[in-house]
Amino acid sequence: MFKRISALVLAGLTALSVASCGGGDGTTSAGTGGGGDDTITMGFAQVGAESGWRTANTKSVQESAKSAGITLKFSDAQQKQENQIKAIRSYIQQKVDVIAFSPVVESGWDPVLNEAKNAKIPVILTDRAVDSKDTSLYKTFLGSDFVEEGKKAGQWLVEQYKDSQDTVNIVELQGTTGSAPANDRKAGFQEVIGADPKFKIIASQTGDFTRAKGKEVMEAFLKSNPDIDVLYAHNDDMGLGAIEAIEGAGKVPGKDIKIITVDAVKDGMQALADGKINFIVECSPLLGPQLMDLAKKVVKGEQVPARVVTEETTFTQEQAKQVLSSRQY
Ligand code: GYE
Repeated sequence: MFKRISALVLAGLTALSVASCGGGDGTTSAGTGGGGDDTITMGFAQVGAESGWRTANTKSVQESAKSAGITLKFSDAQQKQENQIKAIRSYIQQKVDVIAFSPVVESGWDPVLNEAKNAKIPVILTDRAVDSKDTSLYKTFLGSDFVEEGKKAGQWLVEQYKDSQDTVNIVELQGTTGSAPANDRKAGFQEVIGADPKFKIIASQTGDFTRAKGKEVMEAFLKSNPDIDVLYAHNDDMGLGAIEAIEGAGKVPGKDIKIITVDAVKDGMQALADGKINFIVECSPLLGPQLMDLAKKVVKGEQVPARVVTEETTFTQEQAKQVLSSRQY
C-alpha cells in the first residue's frame, strides 16, 4: 500500500516538475508567452487520470492543441487541489497566454484566480465549475450540465418503475467529494426521484470516480444491505468496479440490481450492450476543439459566452449495441 502511495506521490511530483520547467512536450516556450510572437501558449492543469473519461479528455485537449497550433503545457494533479494550484502558479510565473483547467473541487480557487487576474492572464474553466462569487475571475466555463445529467438518470428510473408501488432501494456511488459533477449529479437525480417516496436512497458514498474504489464501496454496500434494487453510479468506471463486486457476491448485474451510470465511455457502453448496465447518461469528454477556439478568442480579447454547454444524449442497451463500434472514446 505504502509503495503504491509513494509511487503516486512521485508521479505527481514528476508531473508538476514537468509543468514547472515547461518541458515534457518538446517545446521551449517558457517565458515567451504573452506577446512577442503569434503562437499562443496554454497552460492546462488537468485533474488526473482517474477514469476512462479523463483519459479521453486529456487526449482531446492534447490533440486539439496540436492541430490548432497552440503550444500546450500540461500537468496532471493526481486528483489533488494543492497540485493544481501549484501548476497554475507555475503557469502564471511562466507568463503563458491563457490558463485552462478542470477544477478538481468547486471551492477554494479565489486566491489563485486573483493571482492570474492580476497577472492579466485569462482563465478558461473546462469540464468542471468553481463556486467563486466573482465571475470576473474567469472568462468562460465550457462543459456539461451535470444537474441535467442527474435528472436524466432519475427520469429513466421513474419511467422504469412507473407501474410499481413497491419501495425501490437505491445505492449511490458518488464522484469525488466536493467536485461539481458529484454535487450536481446527486442533486439532479434527487430532485427527480424525490417526487415519489417509494424511491429510497439507502446508502450513498464516494467512490472517487475510480473503478477500484467503486468496487470496494459496492462490496461494503452489499454486505450491509441485502435488498438493493438499483445502483446509481456517477460515472462508468465506478459502475464497472461495482459490477465486479456484484458478481463476486453471486448476483447478476443489470438484472438482480439495475445499474445507471454517467459518461458513456467505450467500456461502459460495452457493459451496457452486454446487459450488465441498464442505462447510461452521456457526458462528452471531447472538449478540446471548442476549448482551443475559445482560447484563441480570449487571447485576442474577443467577447466569448460566459457559459458553453456540451450537447449530450442518453443510451439504452439497444442503442448501445447500435453505436458501440463507432464510439470514439
Ligand atoms: O464524469 C468522470 C471523471 O468531470 C465530467 O470526471 C467529469 C467527470 C467524469 O472522472 O468520469
